[in-house]
Amino acid sequence: MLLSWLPENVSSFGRDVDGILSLIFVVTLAWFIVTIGTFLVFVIRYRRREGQPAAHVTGERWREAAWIVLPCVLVLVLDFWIDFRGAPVWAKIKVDRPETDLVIRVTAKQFTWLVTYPGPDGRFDTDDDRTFMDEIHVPAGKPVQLSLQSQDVIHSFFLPNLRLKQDVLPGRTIFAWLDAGKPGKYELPCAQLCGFGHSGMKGWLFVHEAGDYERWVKEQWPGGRS
Ligand SMILES: [Cu+2]
Repeated sequence: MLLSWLPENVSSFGRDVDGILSLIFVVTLAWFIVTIGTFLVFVIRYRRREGQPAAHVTGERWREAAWIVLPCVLVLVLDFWIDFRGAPVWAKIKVDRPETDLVIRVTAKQFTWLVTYPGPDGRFDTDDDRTFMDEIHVPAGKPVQLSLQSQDVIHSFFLPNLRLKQDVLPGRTIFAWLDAGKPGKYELPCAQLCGFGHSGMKGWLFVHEAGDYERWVKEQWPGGRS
């Protein structure tokens, strides 16, 4: 894998995100080598030499224009190519959210993530809601919808292993979703400088096997979940 230094991907759409990242990486790396390579060749080839006077160059309008226009067109073509490949991935993550009966409300505030489950009645702001601090529990292999809100400033909900990052804005509810394929414990930092305690604003995503998740739910709501 080209970007092997990235954290392990456990998200259903993570491969698509990594594919776009790889494409951008290859395109920019190739462009870097071409431009810096040309620059170095020119620096060495046309360096100052003893006894050789500098050439008097008067300029050539069309050749100079071509030097500007052709690289511009090339960069635009590469840009549209990346956009063309990236747009469906964007739509999959940000627009076409899958239907699911598991909706979790995440409220960011300086400097914690408050994670609220609607409880057995499936509705928020009722007596059986439960709120956890800096812990999200989800079952593996099931789409989960996240309703993101902020109580104070702009935060950024970031799950590197899920390839999911979404700014959280005060006064707005923004939806995100994830489908984690592999059970485990994954970091949830805040990725937007949000104040003095920003660097300590970190939660965890616990992805459970289906049976373990049911057990966790029973522990939190002993009365059962309809
Ligand atoms: Cu924050």
